[in-house]
Amino acid sequence: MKKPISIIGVPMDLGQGRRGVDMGASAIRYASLQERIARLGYDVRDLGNVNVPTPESHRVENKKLKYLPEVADVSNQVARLVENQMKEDRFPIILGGDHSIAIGSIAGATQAVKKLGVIWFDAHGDMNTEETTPSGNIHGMPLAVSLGLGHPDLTHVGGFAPKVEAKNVVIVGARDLDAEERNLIKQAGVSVFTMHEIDKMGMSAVMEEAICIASEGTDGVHLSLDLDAFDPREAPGVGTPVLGGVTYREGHLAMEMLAAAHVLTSVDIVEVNPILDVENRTARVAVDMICSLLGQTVI
Ligand code: B3U
Ligand code: MN
Ligand code: MN
Repeated sequence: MKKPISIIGVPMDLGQGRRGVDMGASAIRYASLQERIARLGYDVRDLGNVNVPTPESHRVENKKLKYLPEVADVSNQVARLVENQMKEDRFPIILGGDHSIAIGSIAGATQAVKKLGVIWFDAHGDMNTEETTPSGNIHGMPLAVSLGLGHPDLTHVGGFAPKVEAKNVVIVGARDLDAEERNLIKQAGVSVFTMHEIDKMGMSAVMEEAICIASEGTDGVHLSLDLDAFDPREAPGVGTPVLGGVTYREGHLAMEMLAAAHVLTSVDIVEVNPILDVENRTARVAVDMICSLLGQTVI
């Protein structure tokens, strides 16, 4: 049975320094997300956008946690929405915005699914804290936050921490980790498949293991899809592109394997920045990946 789908937009750019990523949700909608999903035979509803303040109307109070109160407030809103949709047995697709929105999506998802695993598709680890961050940008912290590491206003979104256990968390596509972030990943015990492992083992073997890690002993899996996991030649519209990324073909295979595993219960799509993009290519990649994830096949 195909679960009905709810699209939720979070036009957030407070978690990083480049304007334009707040328009990511619009760019993905412009790339016909809803129509493409409907064509696959799903009941799909777009709930519109969560209210997100603009950076120009707020001041940075803490340089190590930029826009902390605003990000925490939006995260609580996102968490409530996601939890409600999932409790109505709907599958939420949350459109960013920068990756800080995953704090709210994961908080909401864990309230609906007792024990959640996470697959973090990203060039980065997003495992920084106030102590380790080189930038003060909260989009470099959401995975740490979900594991209970970081400022309590972020770790306790939804009223409890941690949201997930490291043994059910896996990063895929990493190739740009900060030195201290690397230590934190190792200490926490999060599994990582870097581009090295993808090249060496192949995406198929990597995803087989990643799916096992995220689904073993859990009741659902959240996929957090950062478009900078892809190679910038194929997905140029991201704020922090890193060469040597996942190809379009590898991405499709990964999504198809996730579809076949029937483990996903929620997904977010983040870091699409149409201002930095070429003819909305990155949003179109995002929509193609979502369709594969939802079971679109060639024949
Ligand atoms: N690790 C760096 C850079 C970064 C993280 N996520 C993105 N960029 N997209 C940081 O600022 O935490
Ligand atoms: Mn990220
Ligand atoms: Mn990233």
